[in-house]
Amino acid sequence: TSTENQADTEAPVAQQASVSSEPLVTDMYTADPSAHVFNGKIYVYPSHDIDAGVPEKDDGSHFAMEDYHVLSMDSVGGKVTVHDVALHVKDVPWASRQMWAPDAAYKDGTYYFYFPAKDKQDIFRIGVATSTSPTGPFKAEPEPIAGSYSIDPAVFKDDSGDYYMYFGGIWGGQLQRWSTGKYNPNDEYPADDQPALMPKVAKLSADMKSFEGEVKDVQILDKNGQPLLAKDNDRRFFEAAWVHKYNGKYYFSYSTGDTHNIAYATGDNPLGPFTYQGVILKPVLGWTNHHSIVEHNGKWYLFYHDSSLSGGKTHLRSVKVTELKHNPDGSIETIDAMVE
Ligand code: FUB
Repeated sequence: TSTENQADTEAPVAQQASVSSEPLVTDMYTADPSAHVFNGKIYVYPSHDIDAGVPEKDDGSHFAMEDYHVLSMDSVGGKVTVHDVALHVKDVPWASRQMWAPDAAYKDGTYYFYFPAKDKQDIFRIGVATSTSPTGPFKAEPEPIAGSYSIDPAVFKDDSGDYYMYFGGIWGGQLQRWSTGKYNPNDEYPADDQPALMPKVAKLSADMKSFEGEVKDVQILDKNGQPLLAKDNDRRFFEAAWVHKYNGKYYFSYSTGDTHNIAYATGDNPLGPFTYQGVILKPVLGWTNHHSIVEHNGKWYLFYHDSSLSGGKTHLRSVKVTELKHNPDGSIETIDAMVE
């Protein structure tokens, strides 16, 4: 009957709206969610946003986070547990401030927590800390990962058992200071008609605490095989790298920063190159857009954040989740979280 048809078409929409509209946590601010499934449960590794009273600046100093808390849930839509402090900046010997977007990985009985922070010279580096529990507390290594720089580490485990770290972010994330491979205190961006700055990838060593081999550029190409250009603000990489694998293809997704999209590119190799495909998530409330993609119980989910709980304060964000759909041709359905 027509009523049944109506129920069939409306039910999934209603479900999606109720999942995506609510922050997962309302008694603290959380952002930059990196979601993983460990032992059948979902663990989310977010930033912990605070209002440190630092004025808003282009270099992102108002994102003055000091610690991390892990979130866990049995399934999407289930009860969310906020765990005790997983790692605090005061317990990281090399770090000074700004504990930005983290990630985590599991190998052989140990959970590895990866996080960017400014060192004592105010240079962003990436650190690693370990625990026997997915929720921490994590013990930080005394030094950042050798050869690491910039922000937003994302660790992907391939079916082969190899782990790769993707990282980098321009502007406040300082990637533009590393074009020679050495730190340059001045910002240097490519000219508009030159290839955009590329995110970085390094294979992790067996110990999960160092890079095996050199750090490489992640090439993001247009449909003609040409690198995206610096002036292509709608499509070029800014920050927030993430990789997932679907039907044998590697999906590299990221934020376009000043144009506020989560975009994606696909390829046949975890090291790239990746070909630009489109937008996964349109701009959300607040300047930043940052996400992760994970499969759980046969469904794919997009974890993301927005600033709705704080009434639009860009550095006070909340983690949310919604379902993500791959189309039969492998493309991803664009999500507009502002429309609920
Ligand atoms: O949370 C601080 C920074 O904002 C992250 O590292 C970026 O990806 C952006 O979300």
